[in-house]
Amino acid sequence: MSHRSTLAVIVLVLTLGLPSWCAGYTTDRPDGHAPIGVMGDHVHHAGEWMLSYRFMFMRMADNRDGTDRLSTSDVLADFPVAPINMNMEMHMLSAMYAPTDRLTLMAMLPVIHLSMDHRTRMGAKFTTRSTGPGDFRLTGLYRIWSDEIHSLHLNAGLSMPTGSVNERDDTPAADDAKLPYPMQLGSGTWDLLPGVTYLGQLDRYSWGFQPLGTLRLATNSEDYRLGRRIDMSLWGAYRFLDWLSASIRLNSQIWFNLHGKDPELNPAMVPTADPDRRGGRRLDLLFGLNGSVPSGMFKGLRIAVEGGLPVYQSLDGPQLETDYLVTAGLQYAFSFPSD
Ligand SMILES: [Cu+2]
Repeated sequence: MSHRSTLAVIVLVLTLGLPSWCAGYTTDRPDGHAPIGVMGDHVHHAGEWMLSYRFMFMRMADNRDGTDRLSTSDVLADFPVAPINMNMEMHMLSAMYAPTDRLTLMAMLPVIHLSMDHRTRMGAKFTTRSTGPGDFRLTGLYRIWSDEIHSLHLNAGLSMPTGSVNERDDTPAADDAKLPYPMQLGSGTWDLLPGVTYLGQLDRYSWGFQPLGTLRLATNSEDYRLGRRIDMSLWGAYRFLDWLSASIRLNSQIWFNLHGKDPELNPAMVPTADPDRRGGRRLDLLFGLNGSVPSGMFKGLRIAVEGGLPVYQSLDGPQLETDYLVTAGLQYAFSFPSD
């Protein structure tokens, strides 16, 4: 058989096989992607690219120890400086590419802006800020199983220490002082991000479950290592229009205290500088909307938003508690025409 007829047979077999393949689990519907706050939730078809931009905002205010709220004067009874609130803004750029139907590669770069307000025992108020790139992440998403309704893939991520762990700003105590742990932009270490994602869908409903871990591989240049993290998301979505779906999600997070300590930080000064007051656990309830352009020139374009608040949080405090968080994003999937 010539090359040409071999090729014709392969094309014929693939074409006949295609309808059953296409009837399987599909990302080609608004809830074919998880709520926008979930990362690495879907895989792509071979040759497909996706670019995305997310904006995330998290507001933290007031201190908590365990599940009890503390007043600022409670904190100031034990520390000369108390954090009052913190805003985290993050611009997350990401690109996905699928070399095969089983494997999708994903790269993510966050750009972070943090600001924290404080009060001192003397009654003064001051704000510290840090801005810059966070840790660059590369993740391989490997589909191990899918059928008409279900899909399962592994998440194998690596986080690189591109975010600064030497952010400084002026405080009443010193000019250009080293900022405490939560004001740093990265972990300072290479981290492994293992996980698994299960997805299911019926005509109008879909759901998913994704546990993810963060394991730090070493001690960073400032003599500490951030604690491990365990994140778990469980969500359901209802597609009420061809191009629009609504979602509800529970996200549980557990994060541990630091190992080691930055010698430039004094844990007796402010609770954010104490490596043993960093751990905690939280359960967030989030609501979202996913929209996707079903056809025409902008097919492949998606817009989504998700927001929510903790329904439970217990912190090794005093530590600032989370009030609410919002994520909005744009995603665009495309493939280059093959020749
Ligand atoms: Cu994608």
